[in-house]
Amino acid sequence: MTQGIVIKSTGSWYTVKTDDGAEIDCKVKGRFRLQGIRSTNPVSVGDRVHITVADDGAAFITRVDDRRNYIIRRASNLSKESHIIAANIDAAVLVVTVEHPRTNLVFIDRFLATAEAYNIPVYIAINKCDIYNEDEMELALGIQHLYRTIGYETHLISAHNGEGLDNLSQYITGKLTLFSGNSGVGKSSLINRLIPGLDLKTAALSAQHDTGMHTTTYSQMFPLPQGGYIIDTPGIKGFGTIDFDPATVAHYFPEIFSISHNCRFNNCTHRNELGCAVLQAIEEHRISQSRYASYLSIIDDSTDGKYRVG
Ligand SMILES: Nc1nc2c(ncn2[C@@H]2O[C@H](COP(=O)(O)OP(=O)(O)OP(=O)(O)O)[C@@H](O)[C@H]2O)c(=O)[nH]1
Ligand SMILES: [Mg+2]
Ligand SMILES: [Zn+2]
Repeated sequence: MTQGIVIKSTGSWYTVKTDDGAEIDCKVKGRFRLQGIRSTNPVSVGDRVHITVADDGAAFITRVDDRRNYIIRRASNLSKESHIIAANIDAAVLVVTVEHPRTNLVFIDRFLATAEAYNIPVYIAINKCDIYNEDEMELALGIQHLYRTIGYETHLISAHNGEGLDNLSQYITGKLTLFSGNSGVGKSSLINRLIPGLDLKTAALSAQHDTGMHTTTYSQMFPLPQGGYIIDTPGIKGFGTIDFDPATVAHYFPEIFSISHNCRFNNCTHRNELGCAVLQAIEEHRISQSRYASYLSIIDDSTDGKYRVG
């Protein structure tokens, strides 16, 4: 029996880098459940696994070790199944764009809340700042201000002209970092800059819809020249949340959570209760409307089971 780490996932095949350095393409035997999670992909990049190789050379993943953490989202519309984006990571870079394509704030907040559930640090990279007009740049700076105020590392960057890449490169040194975001925001372009010679496939946006073309179709881990690893992933459209208990969603919005200690009732859901400190903070612009709307959208997801495009 051999052990290793999953470095590539196509959905049906997984490449495992074994502890002695070999790379073996494996399948998963049967359809097994892990830790009670119903998932469309029982194994994800970053997983530590056990494999067995049959006499005919066919290799199978037979066991997945407990995960230290993972980023998970709802697999699709109305689905009760989840999709694990990556496991056992040290950090995530959420690549967003103000325009071309436009990243939705609800999408950002749902990703952040999901990462908060495991205390995974998120670096928000606002990419393509080389092409923004004055209004778009103002919006980008507004988003940077909002998330910095909450405590997230947030930076304006450009995969094209290199702005901000030194800072990003330092941040990911020595870590296993997931790169995630909508299709077309420039994840693969960034990784190409951070790992010279890699030459991942990238593609222009759809001229008609100004959205990405889903160019990257599988998740893969790459070593960084200065130490550490990056995981490139396929762009995702919506981020349906899953497995949130409505009563604890506020725990994953740091600025809402810290103010909630002043609510009159300690089971306050911050929707319409008397003496709610969160609602008052929103009125006084100490908590942003957009963050609060995202908070509510996760509660709705958890209670009615619907998937939102956010
Ligand atoms: N102007 C500008 N264009 C960029 C920048 N980064 C990426 N692009 C362009 O945006 C398009 C999409 O880039 P990709 O790297 O393929 O995007 P992706 O996030 O990997 O997309 P998926 O693989 O579909 O998820 C390409 O035409 C890139 O050249 C940037 O900083 N500035
Ligand atoms: Mg890509
Ligand atoms: Zn409250």
